[in-house]
Amino acid sequence: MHDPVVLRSKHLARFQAEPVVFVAPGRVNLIGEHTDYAEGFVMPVAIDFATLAAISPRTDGKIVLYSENFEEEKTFEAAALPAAPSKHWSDYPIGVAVLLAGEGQTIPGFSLSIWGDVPLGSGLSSSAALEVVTGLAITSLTGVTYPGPVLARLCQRVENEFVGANCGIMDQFISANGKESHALLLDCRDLSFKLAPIPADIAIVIANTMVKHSIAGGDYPTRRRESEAACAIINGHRGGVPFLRDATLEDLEKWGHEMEPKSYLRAKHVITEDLRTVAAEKALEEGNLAEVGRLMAEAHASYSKDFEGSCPEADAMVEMAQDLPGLIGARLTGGGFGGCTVNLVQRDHAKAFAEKLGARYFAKFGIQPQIHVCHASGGAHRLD
Ligand code: GAF
Repeated sequence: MHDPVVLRSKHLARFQAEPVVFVAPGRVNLIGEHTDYAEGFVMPVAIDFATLAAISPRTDGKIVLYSENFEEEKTFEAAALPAAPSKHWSDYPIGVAVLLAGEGQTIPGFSLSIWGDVPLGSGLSSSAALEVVTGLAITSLTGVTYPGPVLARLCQRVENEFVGANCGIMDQFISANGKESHALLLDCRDLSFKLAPIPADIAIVIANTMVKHSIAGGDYPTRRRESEAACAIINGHRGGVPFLRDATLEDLEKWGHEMEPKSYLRAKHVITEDLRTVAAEKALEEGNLAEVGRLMAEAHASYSKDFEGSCPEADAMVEMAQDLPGLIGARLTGGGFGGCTVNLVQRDHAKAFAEKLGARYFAKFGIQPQIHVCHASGGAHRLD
C-alpha cells in the first residue's frame, strides 16, 4: 500500500540525490484512554495509514524539509537548530533533530521529503508517525540506531519538550513497535508489552466524525491536570501513589469527598479504564468477543460521562453503530473531543457496516464521515 517508488523519484527530482525511505504508521487505540500519562495500560493497534520519509545527506550543512502534503519547503542550519517551535508542520521533524542533538548526536545536513496519508487532526496520531519516521531517517545518517521503545520515548519528548504538547507515550510507542495483526497491551510504566492477536475474521472500522481534535488545545491538558489533582490527594493520605496507576477504587471511595467533583470523576475514569484495558486483553486472548465489546461500551460511557472527553458527534457515532449487524464493540478513540470512533466488526459485515454507519451519520449531521476498514499493521521500518 505504501509504495516508496513515487516519493523516492520525487525526492530524486527535487534534491538530485538518491534517498533511503522509511515508513511509520498511525494508530487506533482499542481501549485505555488517558491512562498512558498515569503510567497505566493502553491497547493500541498500528494501522495502514502511515507517513513516509525519504532522506539523503547534504554537504552544505543545511536541513531542507519538504512536505508533499503541504507542498512546502522549510530550511534550517544543522549547526544552529531552532530553540523553539514555530507552530508549523516542520516543528515535528525539526524537533526530532533538536532532541537527537540534545542526546549528543551530531546532526548532519540532509534533505527530507515527507508524505503521509494519516488524516490530520483526526486522533489517529499523524504527528507521532511523523516524529517516528523522522527519527528513523535521521538516525540512519548518524549511524546511532535506537531500539523501538527508546525511539518512542525520544519522540514523546519531542512533543513534551519541543512542540509543547503534554502527551503520554502511547502514540509514539505503537508507531515504532506495532506488530502486524496484533494489538499491544502496553504497560506505560515500564514499557513492557504483550501482543494481543486480532482474529482474522474481525475488521477494525475507523469512523471519522470529521470534528477536529488537537491535544495541544486546552481540553487535553485540563483533563490531565484534573485527574492528577485527584491522584495528589490520594498520595497525600497514604503515599505510594505517584500516578493514578497506583490508586484503587477504594482510595477514591475513602478520599473522594476531598476532591473537586470533576477531579473525582476524571480519576474514576482513569482507575476503571486501567482495569477494563487489562480485562479486554484477556478477553481478546480467550476469544471472548462479547466481553471485549462490553468493555468497549463501558469504556466509552466512562470516557464520555466521567471524563467528559467526548463530543455529541462521537457519542452519536457510537450510538448509531449499536444495532448494526456484525458489531462487537464501538467507542471514541484517542485524545478526545472529536476525531474517530473505533469499531470492531465481524469482517463479513464490515463493508455494509461502514456504509450504513456513514449514511446514518450523514442523515443526522449533514456531514459525510470518512469510514475506513483498517488492518493491524507493523511498526516503523525502512522500505525497500
Ligand atoms: C493522545 C495522546 F497523545 C496520548 O498520549 C494519549 O494520552 C491519548 O491522547 C489518550 O489516551 O493521543
